[in-house]
Amino acid sequence: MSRALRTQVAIVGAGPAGLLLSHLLHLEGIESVVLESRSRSEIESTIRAGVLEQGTVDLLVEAGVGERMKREGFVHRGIHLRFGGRSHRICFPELADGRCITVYAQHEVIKDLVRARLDAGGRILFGVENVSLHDLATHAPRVRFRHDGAEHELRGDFVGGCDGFHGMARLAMPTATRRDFLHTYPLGWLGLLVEAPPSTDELIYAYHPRGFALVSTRSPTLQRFYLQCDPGDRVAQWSDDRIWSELHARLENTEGWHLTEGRITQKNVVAMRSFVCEPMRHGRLFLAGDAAHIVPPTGAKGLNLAVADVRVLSRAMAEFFRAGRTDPLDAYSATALRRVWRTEHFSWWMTSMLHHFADADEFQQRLQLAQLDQVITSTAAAKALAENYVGLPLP
Ligand code: FAS
Ligand code: PHB
Repeated sequence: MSRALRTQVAIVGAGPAGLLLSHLLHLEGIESVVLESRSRSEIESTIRAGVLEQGTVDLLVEAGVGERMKREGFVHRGIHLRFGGRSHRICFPELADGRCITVYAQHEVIKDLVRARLDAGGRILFGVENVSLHDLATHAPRVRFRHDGAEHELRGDFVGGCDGFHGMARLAMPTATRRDFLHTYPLGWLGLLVEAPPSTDELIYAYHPRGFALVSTRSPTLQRFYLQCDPGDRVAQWSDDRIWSELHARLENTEGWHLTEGRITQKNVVAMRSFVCEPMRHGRLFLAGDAAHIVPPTGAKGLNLAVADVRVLSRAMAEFFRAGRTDPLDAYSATALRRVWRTEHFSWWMTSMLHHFADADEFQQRLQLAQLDQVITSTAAAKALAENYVGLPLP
């Protein structure tokens, strides 16, 4: 016999989307329960994004979960584009009205949100299994799941589908009611964690005929590097020696800059794809974050787009519970998708400009260099990159 639970918003997934949605709803006096299939230590130690847009930073501070980020995060006022052995700085405050980015790891954001939810008496059930959604087209949707060896049923007014790209929420939407847009790149990224001091005070995005490279950071002692690789590559194919020789080659420069090596503590290969599901709603189910859209990480947008979604969704749900209004909820999908497609475009553009495509002929490679040249010589082009990179103001 399943145990019945009741709440206002049932949220599936304790990633940035699910946890921030639960927290923002709490600030509006709205109850929620978060169901997460993994354990707390797993979600708090998964290495993913690292760049927070200005709007994400402001929202986390406004929501009272930004204190540690302010203390331990790094404000970056620009990035470097490197190609042809030269670096070119894109200065954010100048080009994007004083707005900047903050480098603060996604799993640290997760820790802060879990702490805030639990301190406020919020309910997060870790280790749930067999989650399924029911009656989404009624005013009383139900979520069935298994937890601690027992079957449970959670009833709510709404369901937040925040379970990521590989989750089940999107698949609960009848295929006839949704359209999936998928673009797969013939590229992969080898993500690296390295115990070393920083080699740069701002991120370096390098275009090189041998492939893309990115120099990012996590702390004064831990650095994050990425190398373009084949999407099918296995970590075993990337020895430390091969990694260092590729990094030095692709980051070659005539400016006397040198990448400091260290102990590589983690390697992982991620595929590159762009994906959008339209609409982001089915009845009382609302999708947010990677459950509805994926961007290639070149624009550093994944986490930030999830934050933008739940900002709109939490406000729309608050209008429903406070004033019985349904129009903000009815507008959620269109509002979120407008920003999603803008961000898909920016992430596709950065990916197309900065990676080496095996099937690109010399004409196409020249076009990439011309695009890079335009960005470093045209204020308008540099401004477009800077504005998108620091993030479009949150709706
Ligand atoms: P998430 O995937 O973060 O969270 C979904 C949660 O739902 C997970 O905790 C999962 O365990 C849970 N879940 C799944 N199925 C469930 C079920 N059936 N029941 C209950 N819970 C379930 N972005 C960058 O900008 N830079 C990067 O370097 C970067 N690296 C990435 C590396 C990887 C491998 C991936 C997958 C993404 C990366 N991203 C990166 C993008 C990333 O930041 C995402 O955009 C961000 O995590 C999206 O957050 P959520 O939508 O909350 O989804
Ligand atoms: C990261 O620090 O993990 C990072 C930074 C910039 C990107 C992607 C990832 O574009």
